[in-house]
Amino acid sequence: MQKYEKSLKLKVKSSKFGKNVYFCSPKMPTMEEGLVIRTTGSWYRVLVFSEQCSVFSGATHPIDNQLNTKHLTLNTQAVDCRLRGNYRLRGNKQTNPVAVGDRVSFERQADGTGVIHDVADRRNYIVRRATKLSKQTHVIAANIDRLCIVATLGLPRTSTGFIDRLLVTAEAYHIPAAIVFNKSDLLVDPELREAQQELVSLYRAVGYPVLEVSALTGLGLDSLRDLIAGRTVLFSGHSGVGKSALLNALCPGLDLRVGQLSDWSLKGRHTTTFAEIFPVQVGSGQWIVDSTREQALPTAHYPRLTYLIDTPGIKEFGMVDFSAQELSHFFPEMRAVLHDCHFANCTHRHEPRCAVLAALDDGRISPSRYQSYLSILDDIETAD
Ligand SMILES: Nc1nc2c(ncn2[C@@H]2O[C@H](COP(=O)(O)OP(=O)(O)OP(=O)(O)O)[C@@H](O)[C@H]2O)c(=O)[nH]1
Ligand SMILES: [Mg+2]
Ligand SMILES: [Zn+2]
Repeated sequence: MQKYEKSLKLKVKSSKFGKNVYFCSPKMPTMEEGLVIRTTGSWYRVLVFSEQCSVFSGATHPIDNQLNTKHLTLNTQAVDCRLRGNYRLRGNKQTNPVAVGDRVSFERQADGTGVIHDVADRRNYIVRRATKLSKQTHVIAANIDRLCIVATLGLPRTSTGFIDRLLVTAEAYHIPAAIVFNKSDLLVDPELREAQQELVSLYRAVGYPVLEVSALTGLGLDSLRDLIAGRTVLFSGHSGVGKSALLNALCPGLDLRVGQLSDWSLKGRHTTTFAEIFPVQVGSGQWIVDSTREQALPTAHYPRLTYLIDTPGIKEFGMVDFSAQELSHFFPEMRAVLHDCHFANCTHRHEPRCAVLAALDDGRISPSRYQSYLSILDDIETAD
């Protein structure tokens, strides 16, 4: 643990002879490393790495290669940890200094619990405000390979504004995003079916992978597996869209709690109450809950573990730390044209010779995406 060694070396005392004497503490704790898979209140469940790894080595991208690289193996031991008392919060506005997906170092206590000493630099993370105007921010998860936005057209209805806010955040943090329309089995109404088709075309045209699936019938699940196998995948969306049901369908052994119809359709009650990571592995065509070390896995099909992150439903997605100037860069279809705007600081609202407005006019940019852009821009300006 580099940081720890550093502090040891710095332990310098003055002796009565006036010379500095270095000494090594005999009580150097043994640090272990692991992945935070669940956070509840002040407890963090940490899945232990069975081999030392380089997440704290200080390299530019210490965790670039994911957990599931050759040097890393996980064992199935999980340790419940607390955060060391004097741990300095990153920034002061984040409600949670440690999120699922964080790699941490911890010291085991006599009672079997652990104390987290340090959190490795994050490769990326998804952060939101509880509401558009709230000051406090919450990191949903860290070190993610893909964001799957789970959306439904009916019960509950996911708006394009909500989808676009999540997409923009993913763009800003360089997290590849996909949209998963769940409950496609319920689209008996031709109007709903058509509405979904329009959204599918719209987002595919922008460049995002879009899937139509059903956790109930299994429709589209193979495509979803192809999209996420071997990665750390965050599932996010409104309460009741079927995030937990989808994870259960992908990997039946998970047995996650899903909402009753009466729970969510009327009251919007949240069934999943905290984010949790589930490492799963691919057996012969079926995904199963991980119970062995990765090295023992068959490498024929998908050689890696897949980390599924189930999260509580969110009502609105309050975005964090965007400037009005950079916003259009996070809409790929705007990014493609905005260098042709006449004014370098064009807000794409009303300026003459605006390339974005021209693209909106001739259909290269969809009205709903442009509407989301304006709405987010308003939020940013209100917050300033
Ligand atoms: N018909 C149909 N129902 C589904 C499908 N997926 C989920 N459901 C139902 O939708 C309801 C909500 O599912 P959950 O998986 O609990 O939803 P969630 O997104 O995890 O909700 P939160 O945990 O509250 O965020 C349950 O009654 C599921 O049975 C689907 O593909 N088709
Ligand atoms: Mg759930
Ligand atoms: Zn413009």
